[in-house]
Amino acid sequence: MNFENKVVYQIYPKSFYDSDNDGLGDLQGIIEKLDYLQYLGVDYIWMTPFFPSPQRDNGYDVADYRAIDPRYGTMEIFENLIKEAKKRNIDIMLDMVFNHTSTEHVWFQKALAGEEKYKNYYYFRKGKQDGSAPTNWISKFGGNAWEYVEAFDEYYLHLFDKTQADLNWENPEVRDEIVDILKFWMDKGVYGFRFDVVNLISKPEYFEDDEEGDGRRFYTDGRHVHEFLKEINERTFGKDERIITVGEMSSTSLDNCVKYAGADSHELSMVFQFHHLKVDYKNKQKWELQPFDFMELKQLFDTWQIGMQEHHAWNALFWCNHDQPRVVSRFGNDQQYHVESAKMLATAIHMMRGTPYIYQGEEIGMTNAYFTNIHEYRDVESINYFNILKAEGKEEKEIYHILQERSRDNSRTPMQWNQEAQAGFTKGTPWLQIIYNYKEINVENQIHKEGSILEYYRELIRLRKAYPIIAKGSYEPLLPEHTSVFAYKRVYENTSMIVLNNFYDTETKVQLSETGYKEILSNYPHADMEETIVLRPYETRVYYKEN
Ligand code: TEU
Repeated sequence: MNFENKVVYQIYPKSFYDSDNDGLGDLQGIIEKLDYLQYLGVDYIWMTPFFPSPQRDNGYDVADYRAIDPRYGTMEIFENLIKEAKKRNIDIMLDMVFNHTSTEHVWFQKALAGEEKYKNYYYFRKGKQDGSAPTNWISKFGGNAWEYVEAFDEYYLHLFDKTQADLNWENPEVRDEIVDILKFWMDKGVYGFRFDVVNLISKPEYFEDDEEGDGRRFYTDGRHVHEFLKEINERTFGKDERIITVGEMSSTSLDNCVKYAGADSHELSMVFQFHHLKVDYKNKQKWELQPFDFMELKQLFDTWQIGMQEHHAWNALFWCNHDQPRVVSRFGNDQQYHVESAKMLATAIHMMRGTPYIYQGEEIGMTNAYFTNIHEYRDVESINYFNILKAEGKEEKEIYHILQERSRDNSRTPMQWNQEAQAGFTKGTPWLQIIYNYKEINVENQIHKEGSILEYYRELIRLRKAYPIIAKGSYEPLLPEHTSVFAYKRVYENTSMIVLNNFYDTETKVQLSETGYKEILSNYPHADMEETIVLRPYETRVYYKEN
């Protein structure tokens, strides 16, 4: 594996930097910020989709896989972005949405026109005898997962929005189209691919009601998913070891992820799984809140780290992305211990075994948006669930509290570059409101500033390159019973590392029977390793020794 010590920076182009002041971030804006990303020290830039799209799901509804949406720029600008990034030793990772297309894609339009070839690119099925949908499956964005087409007296499947029709991967012509699309971008010098909800691409042969749930058990990690991934690996990116791939796995299992990202699986380089980001879901329901379950969080980290390492499989390590609330607000303390908790959370992830992903703004401790009015929201899922929760009779005050905690718009507010109007993101009107705290939390306030969150992230990246143990070391849990500290040990050849993370705003003690370590990183003034260590609120410490 040639990617163990690499770090990926995720950009949501719509919110990163607006070079032409139309209120939307764009590709030229990313070019203009490449020096910043080089300073940070990242190796890859993952950009969420910027292909032509009606933007119903902010680009995850793709209408043309081989072009650039004019909102974001041109193919010439994209090719320049690749070239300029390469000059800075940064490679580009594209986000490929192959579970579904936009219903405005020409394939779906031809299907609607009755062309059988293209109807077979999707899942069109007759309804039940009573005329209702083929199954009771529920879309991830609420409502039934089937949409009726009167002209055919049939329904088509959409696991997400009704404008996102699921592709039929059982059809070899669909797989051929996907192979061609991947080759098109590989030929342009793209050296990374993120595959959106790729563990949903294999559907059952027969569609039936789910009497126990929302239908996901029928299509998640489906019967042919590994076969399909092996096929596209072998026909495209598997031919070039410089290309890294990551699969977004929705509601998956460790057994499957060991296969998806096994060193010898010839499927993907690594996986995103989300179990650690559901420990604050009451009854495992995203839109029901509960305080996060710290012991479950630790247990999940330990299980996945050990499980994947035992099978030489590779994790993507992350807290944040464009679908998740900001981690410093979610699991940290964005008020009294904003800096300390942001640094602690970063350390907890970056010192583990896997490839860390930094989501834009995470490196400066950007917080949730705390919007107070539904008109401030833009995300289709958030707006749908505002209406669903209202229909369920919830008070608006409670609904706004839930949205403030859960909405995907929390992570989609524009990047906060400086204290100027609109945080330096645009000179126009931003598509989504800038967060109120941008004058305090922005790049300019932190870059080159000792002790800032930004400089701390730079140090985490530097350590990953300087200490092979971080990329190559084994992982073993420490203090599994401790109720406020997440600790683990790394070992590699004659070196070892101990990482301690106090997840709470109270001081706590830990006993370690280890000696001879020196502290190489902390979010508090340095302290030696004594037998009894007192960790201050949200204190993190990284100890290292060469035996
Ligand atoms: O996300 C799929 C996914 O599992 C999460 O989006 C989650 O289900 C959703 O946020 C509801 O909680 C991927 C993309 O990351 C997301 O932005 C897209 O909306 C989705 O797929 C459909 O393409």
